[in-house]
Amino acid sequence: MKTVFSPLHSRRHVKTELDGGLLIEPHEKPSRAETILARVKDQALGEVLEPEEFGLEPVRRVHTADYVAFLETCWQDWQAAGKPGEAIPAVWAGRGMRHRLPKDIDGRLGYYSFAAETSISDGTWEAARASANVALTAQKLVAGGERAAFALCRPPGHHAHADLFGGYCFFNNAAIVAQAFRDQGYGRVAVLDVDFHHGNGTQAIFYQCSDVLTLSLHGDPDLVFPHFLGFEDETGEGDGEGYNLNIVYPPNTPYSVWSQGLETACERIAAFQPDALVLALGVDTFEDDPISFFKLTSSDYLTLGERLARLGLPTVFTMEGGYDVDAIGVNAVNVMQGFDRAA
Ligand code: OKP
Ligand code: MG
Ligand code: ZN
Repeated sequence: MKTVFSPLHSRRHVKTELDGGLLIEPHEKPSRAETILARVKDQALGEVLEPEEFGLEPVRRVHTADYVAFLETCWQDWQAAGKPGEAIPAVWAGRGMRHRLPKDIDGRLGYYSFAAETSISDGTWEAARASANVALTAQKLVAGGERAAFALCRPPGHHAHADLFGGYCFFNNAAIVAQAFRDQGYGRVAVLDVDFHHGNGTQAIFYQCSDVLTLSLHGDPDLVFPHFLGFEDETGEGDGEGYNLNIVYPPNTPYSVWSQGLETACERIAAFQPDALVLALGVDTFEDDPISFFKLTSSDYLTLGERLARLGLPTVFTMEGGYDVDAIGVNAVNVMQGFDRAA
């Protein structure tokens, strides 16, 4: 399987993540992508390509123009306002307040975000752009006839809504890929999210849509991030009713249990008969992940890859989470190797 990777991911190098009342070194750090790339090369998974430049048009098919423009100048606007540290949202329109875009940068940061752990500094825009180009290059490979491709995206994307950043995500790479397939004439596309966290952005972007089926397996949002979306009674609305599936799990869920939901999701995908699959791949389901609570082992990722291959679909993998950096390379590449083995 070919991998698409951009060294520009390292332009996102924030020093802070608000966690437990402290500004810690971010979990979503550059070594994550470098470790996965090293494993791809070490295992000779396949060719590694740099992304092409697709411009902002395919990004704006999923994200609003005003949100994209905000991200482009956010860091400059923050600095121009004389702020000494990294840009961190700290105020939101709570219940009863107005969802109106203010002029001030503090107000704008709150308007375009849903969480405060995701700081912005110089290079975040360039890295997020490169990450979307990585995803779109993988999509182009698959549209051109490759059975599958691995978009080694960083920053990740699945939490980003049409006009909201948060959860380490800015552009929703998986949604951008799904929309690109649709725009190129693929009639139905499925997006399966196996990251430990709910793919809230992907769900929201396609919630009223019957031609993109969204599915996510994740930790119960009653207990973990993103807290306010991802429950099992969210099934889609309007035309999209019946085209969103959430499967939630409690702490300490092992593969033997998790894989039952995977089976349910795969059966739903098969019934949908999509023309392509986008696999939002987080490996924060790993037993030693520092911020998550599932119990998958490294060999489980091989089994997962094999099961996904048996869907028999053209598949784009977009890298999402995974924060045990020592294991992230083995775990992510195991999915690809399991897939290649069974494809
Ligand atoms: C991004 B992705 C940890 C709180 C977690 C943010 C989690 C973002 C996960 N103390 N807050 O889905 O892997
Ligand atoms: Mg998920
Ligand atoms: Zn995650």
